[in-house]
Amino acid sequence: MNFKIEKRFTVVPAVLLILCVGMFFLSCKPKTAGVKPVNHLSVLVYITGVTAGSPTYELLAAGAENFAASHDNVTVKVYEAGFNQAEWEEQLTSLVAGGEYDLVLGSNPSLPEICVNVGNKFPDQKFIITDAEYSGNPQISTYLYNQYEQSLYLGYLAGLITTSGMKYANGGKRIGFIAAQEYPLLNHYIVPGFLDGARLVDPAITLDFRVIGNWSDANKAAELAAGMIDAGVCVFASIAGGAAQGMIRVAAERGAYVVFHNTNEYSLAPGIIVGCGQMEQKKLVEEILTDVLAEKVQYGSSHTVGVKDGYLNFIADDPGYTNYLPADIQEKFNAFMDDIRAGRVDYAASGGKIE
Ligand code: RBF
Repeated sequence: MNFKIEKRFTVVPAVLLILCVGMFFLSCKPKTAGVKPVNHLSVLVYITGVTAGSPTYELLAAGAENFAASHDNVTVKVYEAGFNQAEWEEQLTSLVAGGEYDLVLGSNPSLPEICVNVGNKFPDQKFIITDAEYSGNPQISTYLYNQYEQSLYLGYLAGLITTSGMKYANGGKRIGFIAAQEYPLLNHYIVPGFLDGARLVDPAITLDFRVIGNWSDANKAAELAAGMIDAGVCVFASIAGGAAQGMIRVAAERGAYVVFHNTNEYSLAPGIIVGCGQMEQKKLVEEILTDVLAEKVQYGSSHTVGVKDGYLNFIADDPGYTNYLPADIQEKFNAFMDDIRAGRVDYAASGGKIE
């Protein structure tokens, strides 16, 4: 009995003490307002252009937003920087100046250099950039897609088509590539991969390569595509963001084929877009953010991902592919994809290896 009374007398002051300490800390809250709750992650998705129409950006934003939707402790802000590349560094600087974001997430080969400059001003800011390569900076981690590989298999398909008896194949063995702008990853890997792939089918195939000059002018892309068809092109590829729509329109009007990088676009022009690659950017982004939350990211490092580890692929189970390509082409192409996945295609000899 006595024992019980004594215990009650010791418990009450202890509870009062805890309440007082709690109130003291609560009263301090305004002073600690800048401190983030433990295990909270605030991400700025920095879109170097405009999201709509650019597969790599759409997948980046979707991956981050999906992740935030399934994690209460993660917030994501998507910011579209627009097409004026000269403004990107200044925009990013002012966005991170307040220290609001734990992480800047972007996807563009030109972003690491910009992040180095911005990071110099804000040494606590972290950056993770996909579709880019940079190592040795303790604030930056990058993930490069081996786009030579994707271009190689799309080029192989273009080669099979241009040498085939398909309706719009003209016997000229000429394939086309329309780029929005030139940059090292494009010039050294994406375009050479496309031609190398086609030449694995027939070494006599030639490439018509033309540049729009921006990522938005679909009319200019249409004009270029029309000129290329006049010059004998019957299969196109492009890296042109939203401007690619102009090329697809002309291919449909004039009768030519398109193979498409990075996303499933078959339904845009059935029978015209007959092959689509897949970049698993959404999956990669969700994996990256999982690692960030677990504090497993090694800043300063760069990674390369590709077909063998499942980050680049080809969509072969869509009616846009199965219904429109002759069975013998599908058979040859599927066998080639199996060879690529199994590492049986040795393309390093053609100079396309990303070191
Ligand atoms: N790709 C797009 O799809 N849309 C764009 O607006 C876009 N802008 C780019 C700007 C620069 C300066 C560079 C270097 C690349 C850009 N890319 C864009 C290409 C993109 O990051 C990627 O390389 C390709 O999508 C192929 O993976």
